[in-house]
Amino acid sequence: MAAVRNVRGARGSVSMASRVALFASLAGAGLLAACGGGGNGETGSPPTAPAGSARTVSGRINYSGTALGSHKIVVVLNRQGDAGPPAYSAVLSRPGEYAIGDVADGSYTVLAFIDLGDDMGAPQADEPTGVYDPGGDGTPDVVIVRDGGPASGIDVAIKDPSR
Ligand SMILES: [Ca+2]
Repeated sequence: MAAVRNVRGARGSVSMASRVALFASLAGAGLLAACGGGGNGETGSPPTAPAGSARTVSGRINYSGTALGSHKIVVVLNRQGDAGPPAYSAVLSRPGEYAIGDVADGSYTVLAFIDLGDDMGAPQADEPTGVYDPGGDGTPDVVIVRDGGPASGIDVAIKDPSR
């Protein structure tokens, strides 16, 4: 189960509500698929898909530092070679699983950061960041969505800036 670990005080109520809404929509999509007789139906793909579904990039955001507080974690998919704004993004209140659905075919790098400025802008130097880099060589690895295939296990470890 995707346990909701922390419910501390009213400050988190708005974000919890949006999380609950997201989970509800995900559950609803799964329920519809189950009721439809199962299988990989070629029709009626939902706009938001559970992890592992077609056109979904998913994984886990890890962060063990202390900077999060009531700030948000922003996960962005940047289309490779595209200097424009992120192609897709998701916002989390806590480290944990994420899933970004309805992703167009393409090659992406994945960045996650803690939005200390609460401005949803590009990450600043003082904001803890991380990229999808399973090899750990410091260069973001490319995530490819092709023929609508899912990309799962796209985990990102957010680290505090080195001092
Ligand atoms: Ca790398």
